[in-house]
Amino acid sequence: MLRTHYSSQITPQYDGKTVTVAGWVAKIRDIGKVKFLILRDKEGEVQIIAKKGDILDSLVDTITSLTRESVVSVTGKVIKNKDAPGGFEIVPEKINVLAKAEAPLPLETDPNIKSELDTRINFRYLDLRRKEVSAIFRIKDVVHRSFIKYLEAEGFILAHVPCVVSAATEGGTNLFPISYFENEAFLSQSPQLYKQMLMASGLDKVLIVTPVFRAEEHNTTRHLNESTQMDIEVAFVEDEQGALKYIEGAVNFIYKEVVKECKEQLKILGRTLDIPLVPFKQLTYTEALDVLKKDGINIKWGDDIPPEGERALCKNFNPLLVTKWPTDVRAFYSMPEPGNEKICRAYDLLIDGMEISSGAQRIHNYNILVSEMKRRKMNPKNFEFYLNAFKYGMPPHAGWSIGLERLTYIICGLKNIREAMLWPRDRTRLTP
Ligand code: AMO
Repeated sequence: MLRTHYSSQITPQYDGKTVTVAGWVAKIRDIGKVKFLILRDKEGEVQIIAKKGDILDSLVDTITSLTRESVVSVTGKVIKNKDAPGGFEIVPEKINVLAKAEAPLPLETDPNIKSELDTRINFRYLDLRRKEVSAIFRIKDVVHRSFIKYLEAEGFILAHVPCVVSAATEGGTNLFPISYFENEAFLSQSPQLYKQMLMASGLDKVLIVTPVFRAEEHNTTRHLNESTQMDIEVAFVEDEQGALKYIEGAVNFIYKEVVKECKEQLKILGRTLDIPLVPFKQLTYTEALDVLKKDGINIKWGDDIPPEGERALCKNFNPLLVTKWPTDVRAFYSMPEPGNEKICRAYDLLIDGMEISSGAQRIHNYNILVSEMKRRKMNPKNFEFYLNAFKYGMPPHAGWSIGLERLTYIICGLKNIREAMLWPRDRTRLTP
């Protein structure tokens, strides 16, 4: 057997027992007659002690010949030692070198040595051997799982929809075209049209987690060209509040789960999380502009709120839901406010100065939807498959989407969203 125990499963009470641990050579310390091999596995580190004379010379030689980050499996006896990390060490009886690592390493795995993000991504598998990096992806995993867990408990069904599509949803300029047999197709920017069509199916509440692709040219610390969206759509809502209650619940639950499940990872990242309490503060777009004005940030009514505005708003209220946006800055499917069509029932969720999610109640009337598309110079013919769903019984509905990497970036307190993606895609990066 290559492994009987992970490092975290062994305690000083194992004194005298034989175990087999396996992992990477994190460090070799040589102090004359004694050699220490620090072995790292998924759970932490364990110290192997090799004293000349106490163990076979061949084992000492094997340890001496090991390069850092080589993969080994070590069988030996656990010895209680209060001076060793974890209160024990292992005296080896057998060392199996499973894969020798080349030296020098292209990326330092020592946590005290900082490397450029670009080099880190080039050698992500080495980068992930550092606990402050793997902590991010363990937290991301809990964010993703708890999103699903919360919504499933609320009666949502997990749905899967295509990523190869024929039409734009969030505006036509940032689509990646692909060749699809004899036709042109695109990589999906959002599962929007499909989740809306599902509202005409009787499923009522769906959730989707999917990669999305946006050919945005700007190179920022908050945008990726491929990211993961966590979406919901819910039918039979009276207004946008029918979907907002789920965003409050989901975000509150995700934070609670991360605090509960990722204590160690949060500690490694030096993060203390404040769990956002329900209900979240809501301001209309117009009220938000007034708050910003008092802070000396003037935004013309009808313009989008820039990142500096989002940061300033969160200094006043965190988290914050900004509702009732000007119709013209939101997507075509957003429901205009009856009687005041300059405003629509769209919203954004801001946390720690960043847009985490956006959504809206949707137009569910076929004729209004077609005329809204025409007003925006969109060709309804390109959306026939979608529009048809509004002809045969489409209930009122609303939904939203949380950017998984955005939320991970905020929860982990990262400097760049690329750190929340294993292999990010940006303007200049297509490999690895
Ligand atoms: P929107 O375009 O606002 O809305 O996207 C929803 C959320 O996805 C995240 N996000 C991104 N994350 C990283 N890089 C990007 N380039 C990027 N673009 C978006 C953000 C954002 O809040 N169909 C609508 C949602 C809906 O109405 O249900 C949509 O896609 O966190």
